[in-house]
Amino acid sequence: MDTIFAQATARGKSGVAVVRVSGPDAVAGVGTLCALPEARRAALRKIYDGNGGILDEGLVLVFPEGSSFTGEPVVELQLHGSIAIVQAVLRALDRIPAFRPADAGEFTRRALGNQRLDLVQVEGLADLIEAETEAQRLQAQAVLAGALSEKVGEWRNNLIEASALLEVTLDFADEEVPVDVKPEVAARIRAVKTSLESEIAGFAAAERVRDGFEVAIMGPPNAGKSTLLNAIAKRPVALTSEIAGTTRDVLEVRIDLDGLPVTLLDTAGIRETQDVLESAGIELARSRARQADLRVWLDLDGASPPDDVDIVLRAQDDKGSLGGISGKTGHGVSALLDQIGSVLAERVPQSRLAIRERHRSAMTRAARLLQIASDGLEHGLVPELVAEQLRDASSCLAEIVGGIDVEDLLGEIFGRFCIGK
Ligand SMILES: Nc1nc2c(ncn2[C@@H]2O[C@H](COP(=O)(O)OP(=O)(O)OP(=O)(O)O)[C@@H](O)[C@H]2O)c(=O)[nH]1
Ligand SMILES: [Mg+2]
Repeated sequence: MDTIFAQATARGKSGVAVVRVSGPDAVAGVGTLCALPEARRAALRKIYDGNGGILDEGLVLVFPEGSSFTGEPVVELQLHGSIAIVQAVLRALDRIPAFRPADAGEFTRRALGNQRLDLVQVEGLADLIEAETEAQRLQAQAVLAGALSEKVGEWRNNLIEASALLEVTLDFADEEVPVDVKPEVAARIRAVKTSLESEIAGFAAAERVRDGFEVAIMGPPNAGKSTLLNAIAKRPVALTSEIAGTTRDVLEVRIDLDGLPVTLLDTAGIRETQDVLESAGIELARSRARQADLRVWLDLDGASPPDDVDIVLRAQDDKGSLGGISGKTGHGVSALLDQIGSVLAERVPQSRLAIRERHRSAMTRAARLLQIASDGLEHGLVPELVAEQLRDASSCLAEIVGGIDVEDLLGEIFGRFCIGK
């Protein structure tokens, strides 16, 4: 196994930059560049280039095998965050035999290989690094801490026990079975199925917390949609003018709304028009708004809004009459944001452990098998077949944490990691 190294902190100038080295030769190799402190004790050390020149002075930490992020021996160098120092240290590491630069996500991949994390925790970690808002942080942290892994363990235990109960029936097939196990088996299947269904139901919202909600600003031309977007963004994102039909493309602004990631969409004003480009813009506006999580309509002329809009506000309400909004003066803008925030917050369920499509898919397959099993149980299907459905359902759930058949998933998951993680 190679010993790998990479900068673990972001590229560029910073107060401190961390370079991480992991692998069987980490201690011996880095030991040729600096005097190593005892394990898990930080010490200030001069770091040499291997030819007698000093590269930097920084904190050095050694984590022994089994007590590091990757599970391998790890050495971390906390250097001055200068691009030149980091580059020089990386070059010195590259000259050490058996050392090579790490691929994207390779440290985490080794942590997975050494069972320091399971597959869902790897996904939680990826989300945590990406997290920009409070809701994203909380969701990712729950998954990284093992909440989903525990839940999967609970479901599988229940199913394994249920199929064991059925197998007891098989063993006693010729004799009189001491107790009827069916009610107990049925209750366990029901409990797991209900719990799976609630996770599946929460998936759409959990996915939104991860990827962000979309809120479309719609309305007739000149209502002040782009002016409102600029007011919320606090910068000139969209062109505005008194010419009706200014906006053609859909413009996006990402904001943090009470911890929820929200992308606001400014769209083309909706009206009948002969202009080919404008009508293409209107078509785009309609289709993006349809897919959005929430639609806000700015009303200018009292014309009735499309049926599916969620919030209707009187536009250009500079005088501040009840319920109106003005991007120009800012009147009503924070009330609108509060309203959007509370509508979206209601859609975020308490339990949201299924954060990826592959989790939802495995849970859906398992729930379907449990439905077949419970129908079978009720209609007198032979216990062997019911037990088989339960085992299959349990294998579907095992895929989530990476028990089986996940090799092809790994490339996809790790491809999205950054180098140094
Ligand atoms: N008095 C007043 N004028 C506004 C307000 N909002 C926008 N306007 C003006 O109305 C005109 C149209 O504003 P835009 O923001 O471009 O309107 P829009 O809805 O994006 O228009 P389209 O992109 O053409 O659909 C501009 O001249 C703005 O300065 C407002 O709240 N009060
Ligand atoms: Mg506009």
